[in-house]
Amino acid sequence: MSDKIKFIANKIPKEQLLSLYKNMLKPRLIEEKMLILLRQGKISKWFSGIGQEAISVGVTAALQEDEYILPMHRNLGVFTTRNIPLYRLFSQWQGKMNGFTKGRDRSFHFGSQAFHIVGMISHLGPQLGIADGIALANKLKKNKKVCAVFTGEGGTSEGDFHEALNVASVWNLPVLFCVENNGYGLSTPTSAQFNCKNIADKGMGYGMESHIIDGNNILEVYAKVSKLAESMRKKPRPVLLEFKTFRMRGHEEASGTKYVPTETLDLWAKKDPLENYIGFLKKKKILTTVIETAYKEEITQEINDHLQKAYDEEKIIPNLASELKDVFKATQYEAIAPAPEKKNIRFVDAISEGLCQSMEKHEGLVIMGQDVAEYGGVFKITDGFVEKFGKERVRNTPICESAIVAAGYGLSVSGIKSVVEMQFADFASSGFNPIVNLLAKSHYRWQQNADTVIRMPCGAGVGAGPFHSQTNEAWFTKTPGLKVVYPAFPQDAKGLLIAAINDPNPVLFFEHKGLYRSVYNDVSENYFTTEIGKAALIKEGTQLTIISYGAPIHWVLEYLEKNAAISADVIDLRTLQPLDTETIYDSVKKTGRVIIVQEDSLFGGISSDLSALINEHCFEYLDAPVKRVASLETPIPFEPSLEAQYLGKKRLEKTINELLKY
Ligand SMILES: Cc1ncc(C[n+]2csc(CCOP(=O)(O)OP(=O)(O)O)c2C)c(N)n1
Repeated sequence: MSDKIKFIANKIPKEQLLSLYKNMLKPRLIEEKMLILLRQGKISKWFSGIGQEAISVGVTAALQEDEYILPMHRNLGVFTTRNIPLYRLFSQWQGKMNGFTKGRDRSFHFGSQAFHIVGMISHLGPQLGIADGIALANKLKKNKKVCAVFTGEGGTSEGDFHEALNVASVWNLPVLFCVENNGYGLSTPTSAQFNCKNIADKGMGYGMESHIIDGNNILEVYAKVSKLAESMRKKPRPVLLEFKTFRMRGHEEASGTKYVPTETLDLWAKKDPLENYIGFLKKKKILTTVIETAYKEEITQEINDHLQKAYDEEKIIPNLASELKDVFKATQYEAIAPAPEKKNIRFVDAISEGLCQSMEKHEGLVIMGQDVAEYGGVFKITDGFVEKFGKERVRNTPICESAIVAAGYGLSVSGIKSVVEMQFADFASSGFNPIVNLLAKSHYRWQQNADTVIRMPCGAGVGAGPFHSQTNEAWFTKTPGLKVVYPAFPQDAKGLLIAAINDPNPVLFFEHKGLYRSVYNDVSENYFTTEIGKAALIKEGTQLTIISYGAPIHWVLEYLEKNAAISADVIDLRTLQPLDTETIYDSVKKTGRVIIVQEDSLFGGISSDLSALINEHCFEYLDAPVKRVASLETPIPFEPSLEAQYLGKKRLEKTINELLKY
């Protein structure tokens, strides 16, 4: 490797050459200050981007101000080149209110709509799929904008990298995938991270244009990215960029660089992007000592003033109400009454109708899922939608659950609602990370809502075995920030789906596929809503309360029909998060006996929490212990007699009798 950087200014005007210098100087001076504060114990953690500034600055300078950038932990230069007031950054790092996360998340884990920046989550990879969503929004809006997303070479080993590039390529999305290959991912050298010469070589595998850029050469970064961005605005397409650079300091300051050979560090020190550029500008007589000194003084003054402002800001005073409130975006529920005109239709038709009417209502709403377009989805719920709404809005996806969920989030960053269909709820495990870490935590972290509904065809009783029959709502009900809806009847399914799509927060919408074609009822033909978070008392009695949701509601009704002597309140929860505890407690206080029936296996299911809540809130009213009916602690077998043994249905009668006799 040569230690020389060849700067070619071409037609870049002098002012721009100086501005690039100033933009690189600023993060360098901030970092030098941060390192002092770190030694003084005034900040806790710092990821250094020293030696990599040319990439952040060059890319940001090449993009238009309203084009989204999705930076990582070493991209301070993105934030400073977008001219975020420094005190806000300092307050962010000190966990103060003037920061971007109200003290809730650290370092660079934040975004800002005002500055068109979407920050990372710790898991690195999901960032790449968000860029797909933003680029898709740009394409749908035909606004001729590109977006740029960063990752380190370590992050390229994550499945998210593969998924995001694949989706961007198949959909031809205008994303600049910027890989900063800085030699190490924590202590892991590139040779142990991937086994090909260049990361750019991977572009070919995705059918994607790719380039290698000297990441320490600000003019090469700026000129190449400017040219590419210009061309991508005219002809939307993804481009993979590999920036060769080096991480000059430890992974984070405390961890050091012992494992990096000294010669390598020495060699790269000679390639310092700022020092070399200063040399070039001075040789060209563009940068004089007077200008250099003036810039340094100006930035140093700015840093000191803004640091003072951040120090002067009072510490956060915990406010319980706002902590709880900010988990979700506040929303005014719009009640639209179901019309008396009704049709007797199946569960599956009600969902299809709710989805179709929502597509008509929300012009921008996008549906994404495997085989949802011409094929109509494996359950035919979106049959005919492509003809009605077009392929832009009804999108077949590659088998990339993680990238698609993240893309849904990217769409909501750009103000577009989406419905993501999991082909089977079981496969949500392949998109689990963005659901529970990205969508769920976003509003609490930086007040960005995730306006996505994830449809979850779930459930057993169909002889489909361990990977097509799970009812995995408990994976999500315990994650703050997600709403979880689980209807049992067609009318509810339609009204709740419409309400879920109207809700600006992430909603997991469980549809029991055993009910799809077996359960009918009269469903209002109009576009109407059913409120999320409200249970339904569907049968009234005196001896006991039976609480359930989804398919087991029908087991319970069937049982009570055959055993007319039993007088029970039956509560269909309909929504599992937030829970309607009022309806539950009112009934339990009346009957004094309660059974909770769930399809999921027993341990850690929602029935356990319900049981605890009832014990805590209704203890004095109980005449018997709270009982739970659930599935065995095994995966779900496919063979019908084994499946029947697995499900709690057979144990319902025995448990009811035990409870009534108690
Ligand atoms: C999913 C996940 N695994 C592991 C980590 C721990 N971790 C944080 S950063 C990092 C190294 C990242 O390397 P790279 O992507 O090359 O970026 P760099 O730090 O070199 O800029 C690791 C292993 C993490 N944050 N997320």
